[in-house]
Amino acid sequence: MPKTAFITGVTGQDGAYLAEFLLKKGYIVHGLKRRSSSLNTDRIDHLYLDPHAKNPNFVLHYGDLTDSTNLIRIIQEIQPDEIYNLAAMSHVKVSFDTPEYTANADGIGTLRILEAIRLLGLSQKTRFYQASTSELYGLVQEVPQTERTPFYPRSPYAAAKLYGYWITVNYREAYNIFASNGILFNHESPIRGETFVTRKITRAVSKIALGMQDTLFLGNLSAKRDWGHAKDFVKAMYLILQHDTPDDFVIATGKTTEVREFVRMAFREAGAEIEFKGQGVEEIGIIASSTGEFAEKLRVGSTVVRIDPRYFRPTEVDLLIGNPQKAKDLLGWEPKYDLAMIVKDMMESDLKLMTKDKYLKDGGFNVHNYFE
Ligand code: NAP
Ligand code: F7E
Repeated sequence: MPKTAFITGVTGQDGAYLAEFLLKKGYIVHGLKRRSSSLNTDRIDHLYLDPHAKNPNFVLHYGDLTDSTNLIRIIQEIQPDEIYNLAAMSHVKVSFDTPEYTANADGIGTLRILEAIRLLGLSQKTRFYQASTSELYGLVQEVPQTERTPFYPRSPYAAAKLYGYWITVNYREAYNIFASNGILFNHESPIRGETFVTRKITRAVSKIALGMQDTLFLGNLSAKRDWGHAKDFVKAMYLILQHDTPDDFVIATGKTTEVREFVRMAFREAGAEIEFKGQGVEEIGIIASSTGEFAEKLRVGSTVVRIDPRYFRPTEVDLLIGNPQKAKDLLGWEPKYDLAMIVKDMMESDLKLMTKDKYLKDGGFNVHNYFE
């Protein structure tokens, strides 16, 4: 019998990669999708089958993490072997604007699923994965961060995820549910949401290289993140649920890089070297040299990066770097992508995306197989 998985957040970056990964392993995959006024299934369109097809292996259900009745009904219907709770209001800056909703979806939403497992008598059948986050470490108490590092959340998002983390541990201890946390550090890809800093940078640099935009406005360039590739990270989610015992794991690359350096790396992919000058909100990024295909648009001396304080956060997380040793030892997990490969992957994809004709000729995301 094939295993059945239920993925919340299936239309998001990780949901799309995980769905494809599990389908390739022979799973029947059910995904939770929010109703929206326009189509938002770009990332999973290549997996979707006509609902009239016989025995489809990929099925979407309308639903929302804020609606327990709907979660209970879907879980009862599917009787999943594994649930991956990836749905969340996942933008740290936006969580300061929508704190109550963030707590409801990211915090209580986790509880709703765990309660559904318990109430439906699935405690011994269904394994549960919670998308926990390096944001829990916030104002870091130790460098690098491990599973034992104390948490210090610095945003409504992180505070909501803190509840999600602990309620997962509690249901494991109280009801013997196979419930595990993956404490994932930042992970990126060509299908990363457009307002997270890496994708914002690769999209803007592509547009600047093609003469479609002049300036990239950013917030705190000095923040440091441990960036991995989403493809590597969804494999870790799967391995966490295949382990003999439920447990909590840090998933990270063990390297950290400044936002400023990510900008340099992205421009380098387009053939330009960037020099940063000035301090604080006056800091600017100037093209110091350029060669190759885009040199004409990437004019030496032009200012292509500026600071806009609107992107600063009321409380910032300055530095994150994880130690993934436990995942390596117990799960045999190691990332294949380093940051240079990630930047290359994202820049290639965004340059293609911005030259729409070529992109559409290649079929857009619809023919994309992430794991080929
Ligand atoms: P993402 O691209 O923002 O995707 C979030 C998904 O959650 C989308 O499918 C979204 O639906 C859905 N969603 C949001 N609110 C919902 C609600 N109330 N009910 C049902 N679905 C809802 O996020 P991601 O980068 O794939 O991250 C996946 C998970 O890992 C999230 O929980 C995130 O907080 C966590 N995480 C991410 C990272 C990272 O670096 N990517 C690191 C650690 C943890 P729509 O498509 O309709 O918006
Ligand atoms: O910011 C700085 C910003 O929004 C990274 C989510 O997936 O990872 C993500 O959260 C850094 C921050 O990701 C801009 O201040 C500078 O220091 O890409 P981000 P995040 O906040 O780290 C964690 C692990 C999650 O769990 C979350 O769900 O970059 N930064 N200038 C900027 N950030 C953005 N978004 N935009 C800027 O213009």
